[in-house]
Amino acid sequence: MAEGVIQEYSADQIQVLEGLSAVRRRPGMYIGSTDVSGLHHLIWEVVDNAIDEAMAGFCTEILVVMQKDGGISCLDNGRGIPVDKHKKTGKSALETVMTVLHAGAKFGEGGYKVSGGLHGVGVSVVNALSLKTVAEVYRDGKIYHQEYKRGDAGDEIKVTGKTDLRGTKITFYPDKEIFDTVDFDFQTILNRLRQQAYLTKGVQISIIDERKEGQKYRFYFEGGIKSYVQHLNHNKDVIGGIVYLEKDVDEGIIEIALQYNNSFQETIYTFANNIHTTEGGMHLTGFKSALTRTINAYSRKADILKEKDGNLTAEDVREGLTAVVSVKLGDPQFEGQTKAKLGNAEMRTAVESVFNDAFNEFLEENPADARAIIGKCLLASRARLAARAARDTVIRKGALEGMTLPGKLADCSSKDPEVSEIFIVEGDSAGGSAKQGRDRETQAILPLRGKILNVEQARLDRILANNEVKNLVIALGVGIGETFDIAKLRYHKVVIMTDADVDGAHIRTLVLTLFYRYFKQLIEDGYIYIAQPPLYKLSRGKTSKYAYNEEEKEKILKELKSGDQTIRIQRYKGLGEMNPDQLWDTTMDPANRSMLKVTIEDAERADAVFDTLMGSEVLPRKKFIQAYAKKVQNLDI
Ligand code: 0RA
Repeated sequence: MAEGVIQEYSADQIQVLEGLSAVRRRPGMYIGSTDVSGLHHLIWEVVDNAIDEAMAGFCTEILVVMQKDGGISCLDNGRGIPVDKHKKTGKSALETVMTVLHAGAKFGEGGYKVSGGLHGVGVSVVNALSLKTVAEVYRDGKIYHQEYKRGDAGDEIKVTGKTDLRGTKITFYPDKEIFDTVDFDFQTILNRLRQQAYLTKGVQISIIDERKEGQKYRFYFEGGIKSYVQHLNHNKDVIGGIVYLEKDVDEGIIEIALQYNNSFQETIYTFANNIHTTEGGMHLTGFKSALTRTINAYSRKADILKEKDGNLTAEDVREGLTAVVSVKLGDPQFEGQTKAKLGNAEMRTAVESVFNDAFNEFLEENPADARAIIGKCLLASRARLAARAARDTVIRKGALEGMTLPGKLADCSSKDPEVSEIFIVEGDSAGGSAKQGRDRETQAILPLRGKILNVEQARLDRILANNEVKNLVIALGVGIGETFDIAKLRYHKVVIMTDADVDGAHIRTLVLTLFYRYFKQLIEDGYIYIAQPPLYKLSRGKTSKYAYNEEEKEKILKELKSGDQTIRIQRYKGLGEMNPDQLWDTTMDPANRSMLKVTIEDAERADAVFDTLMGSEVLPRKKFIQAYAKKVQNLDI
């Protein structure tokens, strides 16, 4: 396995033949990046090896220490990496694992049936990217010790003492030449270790941060992913008990836990060999189809769904669902953009059939839980039908009544969308100023009442049935859902004009979220804007100037101070405080105004914010609004 052997190789073989210098040349190929996320990859790789040993049934405790000197150590009580000489390389097994790329756990008889490690790159990659690595193996009553510098072994393995322990300890110091930062984040590591502890039941995983007064956490979950679901649902009103199954089949090991709650959210975490498959894959597909099928079949059999009723849809049965699906298999295929999607097709059918049987059994044996769960699904179904009806009404109104425009809309006289603008204005008083101040030829004004957001636990589909929102949709002219047609947009500038306060932020978030979820193309095509009203008016004698931010205010103050008349500073709290002329001059006049064009990223953020604002939990919402209110001044969405 020397470097630089000239011969023809397949891609796989070349990888094996590469030396660790290749890793140092192109670290990104092995750990994704050299930023803080790549840095943490080193820990994941080392811990994954210990977890493999645990999954194989030989290790019960893992301890990670963030040392004061910048090193990270991972100690396990597994069998200990073998230290005997490897026949082919003439090196010890330990040195081979540490210094040969991809030697990994596949060597020897103790190789694993199932193994984690996202890229399976092996601990040699960690070694290559570390200034120094120390490996200690506790076996046969002895402590074996070997050190490496940037991947190279210095001396042979030495016996440095006696011990009663069994296990392996790897300590590494990431190389500052490679990484942008070598500052590990305790919280990131903690979260990952907690997740791994959930996924590997019965293993105790501890972490000590010696850098900060020895913060210490220990995770041990007897229930595995069952405990995980319990954790995800804490603080929620749960519906029924936890459904749990673990099954060893030909395709691998399948473990599923789920429980419903009375929220509208769907939370499904999937894992393959302990790797979080954020893009889903075959196991997720199998799970979802079994879920829908089993619930429908049971509901019919138990006569909860009548003959005349339609089936519950896949969305209906996932509303308020919290689930963890974890599979372990011999040869996982990771696909997708971020290699986080399980591609093994056999896992789809395996999960589907195993979960079908187990979930059906749960429903049969727990009829009260079954009724509660199905009740929740029926509620979701009804809400969906109502939302569709509301949407249809909006569409029909537009279509049948020949675009009957809302009475509140002060439309512009131009019918040319290219030059037409609509200002969505919060509140009737600001709406009044805007109507008087506007250019009637090209500018339309639609006032929205500020409190439309106070729909209790508003779901967007319910908001859609709201009159104010209906008005907006009709005014835009594009229709909604299947009838959406961007060509019918009546204004090529849709301007959200709200106050720089919490209510303004609310309404802006709502409108942006509405656009994001139902009219994405309006944002993608660049039709949506946010008006920028000034924050201050500074006057001296007859001159007055407007400032749109603090910096500008200071600048103008300096300019005006050259004379000795008093300067008046007026802070605008709302659009309503400006008279029509001022509103025109500062915010609406195309020759003077500045507006922010909304990007998809802005809208995505608003969408996330929307969930916080609308969620049933009061505290996070309150906290959020308090934190957010400060930023609103900068129109920072
Ligand atoms: C394969 C074989 C054996 C031990 C291990 C792997 C092993 C690797 C790591 C990595 C971190 N901790 C580990 N613990 C064990 C030994 C098989 C035997 O002794 O029979």
